[in-house]
Parts: sequence; structure tokens; C-alpha cells
Amino acid sequence: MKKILSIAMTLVLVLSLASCGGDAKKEEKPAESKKAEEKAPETTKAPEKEEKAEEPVEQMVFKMADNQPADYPTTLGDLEFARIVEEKTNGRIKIEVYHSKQLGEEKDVIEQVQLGAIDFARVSLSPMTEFSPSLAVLALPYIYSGSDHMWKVLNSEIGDDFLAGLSDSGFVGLTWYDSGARSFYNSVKPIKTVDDLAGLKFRVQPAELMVDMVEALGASPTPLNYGEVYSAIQTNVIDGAENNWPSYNTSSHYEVAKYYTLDEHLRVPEIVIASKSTLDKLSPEDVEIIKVAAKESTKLQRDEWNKKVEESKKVIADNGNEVIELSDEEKAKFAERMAPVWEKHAGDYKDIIEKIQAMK
Ligand code: GTR
Repeated sequence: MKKILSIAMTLVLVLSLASCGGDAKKEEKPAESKKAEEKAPETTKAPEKEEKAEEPVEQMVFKMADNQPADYPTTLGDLEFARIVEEKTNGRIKIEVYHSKQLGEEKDVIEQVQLGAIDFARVSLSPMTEFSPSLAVLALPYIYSGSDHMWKVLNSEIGDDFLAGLSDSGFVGLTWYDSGARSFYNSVKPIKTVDDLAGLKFRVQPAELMVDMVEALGASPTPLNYGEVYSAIQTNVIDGAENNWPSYNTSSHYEVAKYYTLDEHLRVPEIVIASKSTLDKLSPEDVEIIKVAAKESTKLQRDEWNKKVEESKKVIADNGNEVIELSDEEKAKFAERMAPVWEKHAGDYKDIIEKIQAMK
């Protein structure tokens, strides 16, 4: 009896330590120690009470990474995903969301997910093209006529096939989130024509596709992590970058790059991924719950996205930034320059591209 009591007390202590360690909001661990953390899902067993022969319920705790802040639409989507999973498994599966790049910059996070050191992540499709090159089809400059067209494609068999195809690279693609359209901003001058980009230095996401795109426009690309962009613009290491309204706002890049040209060269969706090695350890029923929950969370994410776009436009207008609209003719000139990028990155996928274009 005494022995059982002392085992129970030790378990209670272990449990309370484990739950302290899992508090994503309060915890700020050095990146190194995070990387070295346990790869397998953390499992904790409820302490056995005295002689009672009840089957202990095993709780699984997983980590999910996002590089955007706590109130950003993607993080809100992640939290909704985690909430649905927890609800549908009666608390058996818990997903802790680490926002604001607490688990590292995007490309490192993707590598960690591939290795199974991080279980889930919400990332941009651009850096994913480095791990699964065919995804470039969905991130080609000017491939979509607008948001409706993009969502029609992502919600079709084409989108599902791309999610499923990720298993060859060690991921499970779960769902898509909105990321609007990306446009150029800079600290030097208002860009009104494609020729105005000549010679300017723009930060790009670390992906060959993005490097090639900026080169095709006659500008000079600098791949950098997202977290390094603000100070690089501020210190004139680069002249600007490109992103959607909510990122331009929440990263505070609008403070150091006041000219925003709405050329909308890219619609790169966000993607929610899981580590294949994590999901391989779960039952097919649990994997199904996770897949359905992720898809369900997209609705909330898209609603939050639309709100954040409006809020961001206001913040940027109130700051007195110069926002430059382009005519359809001028946008067409940007698009014409992209031919070599399409050829290099999607030359082998002409049939899928035709299908996408037929869905306009
Ligand atoms: C944002 C995206 C981030 C990151 C960032 C970037 O739109 O949400 O995940 O990819 O762009 O430009 O690095």
C-alpha cells in the first residue's frame, strides 16, 4: 500500500512537471534545447488509484509550429485545429501550438517536421517547394485569376492530390489556409511599372522559385528568413520585400518600407503539414480525426483572414504609406516576364496547368 502511494505521488509529480513544460505561452526555451527534445509523442499515464483496476487513458501530446504571431489568422486556424482534435478524441490527443517562430524559422521547422522532431506545422507553400518541387505548380506567379479561382483549385482533386503527394517526402499534407496575394514593398520609391523594379534588392523566401521570380522581373533577390527582414530593410541591406497585407502589417515591415505596389504577383497558399513518422505511430481512426479536423479548421482561418486583411489595410493607411494600384495592362506586363519561371519550375506539369487554367 505504502509503495503504491509513493508510486502514485511520483507520477503526480512527473505529470505536473510535464504539464508545466507544455505551456507554449509562458515558456521561452532556447531554440537548441527545443530541437534536441524528445522525438516520439509524449505519453503520460494517469496515476493508478490504489487497487482500482481501471484501464489508464494514454494522453498524447504533440507540438505544432507556426511562425506568425498569436492573433494571426494562421495561428487562430492552428488553435481551432487543435481544439477540434482534442474535442473529438475526448482529450486523448493534445496539440500544443507554438506560434511566433518559437520552434524556429520556417525552413528549419519544415526540416524538423520531415525528421519527426516537430509533429505539425503551418507553413507557406513557397519553402515547401524545396522539399517537394512539384508543389511549384500551385505557387506559380499569376497562375490564378483571383482568390475564388485559387480556392476552386485547392478544394478540387488537384489540391487533394498535392496534399497526398507529400507523403513521398516524409510529410502528410492536411489542409490549405488562405494567404491572399503577395505584392512588392520597398523603402526607395513608388514602383509603378515593371521596369521600376530594375536593380532593386528584394528579400525573397528561401526557395529557388522565388529567387527566379525576382530575377525574371529584373530585380535582385536576397533569400532571407522572415525574422531577419525588418532589420535588413532598416539598415538598407535590402530595399524591400514582398508579402500580403496581414504580413506587411504584423511584421511591421510597413514601418521601414512605405511604398506598397499591388502587383499581386503570387497567391501562395499556406499549408498545414504533419510529420509522416508521427502519424505512422497513430491508429487509422486517429489519423482520420486529425485529417478531418484540419480541413474543418480552414473555415475559421479563412474568416479570420478576411478580417485581418481589412484591419491591416487600415493600419497601413493610417500610417500614411503610399499604396500603388496597377492597371490590368501593367499587371499583364509583370505576368509576361514570368514565362521562364513557368518553364523551369513547371515545364513537366503542363497537363495539370491546363486543368488549373480551365477552372478560371
Ligand atoms: C507569410 C507567411 C509566413 C512566411 C512569410 C515569409 O505570408 O505566412 O509563413 O512564409 O510570409 O515571407 O517568409
